[in-house]
Amino acid sequence: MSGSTPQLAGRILSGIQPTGNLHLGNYLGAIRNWVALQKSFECLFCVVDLHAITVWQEPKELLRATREVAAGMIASGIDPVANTLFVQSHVPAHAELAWVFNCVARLGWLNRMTQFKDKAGKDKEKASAGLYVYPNLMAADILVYKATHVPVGEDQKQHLELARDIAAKFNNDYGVNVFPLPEPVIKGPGTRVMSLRDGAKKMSKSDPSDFSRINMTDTQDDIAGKVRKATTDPGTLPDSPQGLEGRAEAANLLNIYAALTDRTLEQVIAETAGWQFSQFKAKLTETAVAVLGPINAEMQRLMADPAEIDRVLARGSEKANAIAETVLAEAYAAVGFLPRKR
Ligand code: AQP
Repeated sequence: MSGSTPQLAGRILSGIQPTGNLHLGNYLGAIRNWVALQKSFECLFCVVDLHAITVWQEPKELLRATREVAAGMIASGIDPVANTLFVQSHVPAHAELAWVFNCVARLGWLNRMTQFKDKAGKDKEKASAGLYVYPNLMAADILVYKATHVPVGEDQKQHLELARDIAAKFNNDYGVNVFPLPEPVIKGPGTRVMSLRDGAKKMSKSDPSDFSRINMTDTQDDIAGKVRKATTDPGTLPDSPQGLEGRAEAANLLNIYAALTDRTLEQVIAETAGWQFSQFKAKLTETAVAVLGPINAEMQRLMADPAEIDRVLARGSEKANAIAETVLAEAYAAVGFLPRKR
């Protein structure tokens, strides 16, 4: 056997905002997939603190959450040595390239972004300018590493399209081929985890009700209490996926159970058909505790030594800066900026 490194399928960039407690949706919808992707791609994972402040964050809480997100990724199985794990604000090239992209992207493009409309709500005048240009920063996050692939959920597809448009326009305007057009990596089924209180809303860090989500740091008792209180309906569990029509909460709990046990919805329906919710909730609790318990314990261990987390992140940002500065210099040269003396 030769000791040569296996051929990787491309370079991935992905991130999580340190906007509160990591939850089961972040785990099942993002982190768990990244753990799998690190085997076949060169991966850069970042804690996107610049994105987080597009809506108000308490400074102390932002600092805590930044380390906690890093700890959550490592505890879930992301290898910070084989991959590059870092904090976005530690790599200035993200913000610098984003400025160039603010000048490449058209207002008309940004006006079509549905996430801005959703997040800004009715009173757009009061939304930050950062929230509006958030997709340009996301394009910079990806393109400053010439990432070839980006794992995206439904909610981020439109932003990835915009990143591709920006890359194409930049290359075209300046007559260069600096940026590749990044491809989406579509996640498997069951990856959209909904609120435990309302099956029509996604599970979210910023939901004011802690009972709407299972946090990755929840204790066994917290998880049991939240699952027990999760909204359901008066029926029993169905014997086919059709039996979930109009039953968003039941569908969500079954999807969570399927994702946690790495099975399809059909397979878990075959197991649970005819069960009362009380019986199913006990099973779901047991399963969630078995999956999240060890991750939580590892997160606590890591969080007890914040200096070590900071060291890991510092090593990550060194690796990230080395790539990003080179790509930024290439982009700046294309634009016609006078080269910086080093
Ligand atoms: N409910 C979810 N189901 C599946 N995937 C989810 N993700 C988030 N919520 C769910 C995925 O987690 C990754 C990181 O998301 P993020 O922190 O960058 O922002 P978000 O999507 O806006 O997550 P939240 O929890 O809803 O944060 P807030 O409340 O701050 O807006 C992404 O890959 C996302 O798809």
